[in-house]
Amino acid sequence: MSYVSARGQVERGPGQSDERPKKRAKTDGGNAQPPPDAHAKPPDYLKSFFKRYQKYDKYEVARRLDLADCDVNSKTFTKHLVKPCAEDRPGGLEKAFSSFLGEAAIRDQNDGAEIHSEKPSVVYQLHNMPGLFIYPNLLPQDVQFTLLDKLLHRDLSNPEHKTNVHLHYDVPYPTSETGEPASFFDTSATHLDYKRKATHSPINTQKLLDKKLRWITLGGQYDWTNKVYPAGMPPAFPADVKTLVEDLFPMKAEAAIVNFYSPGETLSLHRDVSEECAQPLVSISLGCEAVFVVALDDANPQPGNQRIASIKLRSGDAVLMSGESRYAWHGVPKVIPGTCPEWLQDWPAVGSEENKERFKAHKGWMKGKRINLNVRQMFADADAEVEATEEDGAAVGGA
Ligand SMILES: O=C(O)CCC(=O)C(=O)O
Repeated sequence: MSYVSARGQVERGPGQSDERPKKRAKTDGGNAQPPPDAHAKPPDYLKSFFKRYQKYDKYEVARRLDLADCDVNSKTFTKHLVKPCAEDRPGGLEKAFSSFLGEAAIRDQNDGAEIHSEKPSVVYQLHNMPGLFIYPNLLPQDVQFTLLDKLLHRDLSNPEHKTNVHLHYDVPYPTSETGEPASFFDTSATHLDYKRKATHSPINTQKLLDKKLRWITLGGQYDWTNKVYPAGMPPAFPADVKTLVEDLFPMKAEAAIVNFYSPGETLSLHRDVSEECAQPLVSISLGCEAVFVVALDDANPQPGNQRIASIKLRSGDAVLMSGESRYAWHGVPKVIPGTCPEWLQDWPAVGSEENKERFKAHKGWMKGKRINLNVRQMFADADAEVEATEEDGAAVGGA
């Protein structure tokens, strides 16, 4: 997997631990073909499709895309081939969300009124992509706020969770007046001294948050150079985020990448095949809208037979990749500027008066960002493999 920054640099991350994990995941129960090569390059037809969405003159196309466009040859970009597939599971979502929110304030940035959870209207499946499920508007606003708080105030401030910035800088960590860990969005982080390695330009916290930060790894610390997870016990996956993901989806949250995008930044086509297992992968989007391209098939398929789609992802949407689609090529060619929902734009200076004051220097930071929480299961289940079936995809949903 590679990240291409706005400047065209490919940035990769380090491995961390040195103890052996307890067990590796099963790949396929021993019956099917070996897992795809993590170093393989995407086919040309797919690269061209990806580029269509990258190009500025096609930007209007990305804006018009509603949910999914599955026709590689289409000049008209019609929305088609998506079908609702979920069964309702009453109470399941509300319970998962309230347990995640716990004591966290349910807030409205304007008047402090309670923000109610909205049920997702439907779960979609693309007809020719078995195992790929799209959950538009899955996370309610209060869950999105709280998830951002946890990932960016707490988890970014945990030195065990490495970032792309660690590759080129010694990253200092902010503390409060009492010596407790603080947030990188706190004023105590303003004057941190980032010692750079080799020829990299100097940075400060503002530059880190606005431009440099492209990913954080949670739990299993993926080694981007060798495309493997290090053979050691990884840091614990944040428990509350793990519970939320596992309450909603049929998988175990063991490793995650938190991706940061500004409009203009992309994630090149790749397959997430280093987990060595057939467990689902979950991707949750926050902030600006993006176009997500996904495709099955390695070789050049016959015209009309391509299994390829571009999907518009908005704040609060989730995608589950399971079964055959777990090994799909995918990437993000376009983050659409000006599309962060209004209610989210002022994060982190939202919610209580205390929060607004504390984070006022970064008010509006989210307006120009898209954040993607990409969660994987690294190891096979002890008792039984989680089957990636159509029913699993419908583990959450609304009628
Ligand atoms: O940002 C996204 O929607 C996708 C991220 C992704 O594909 C990855 O982290 O492997």
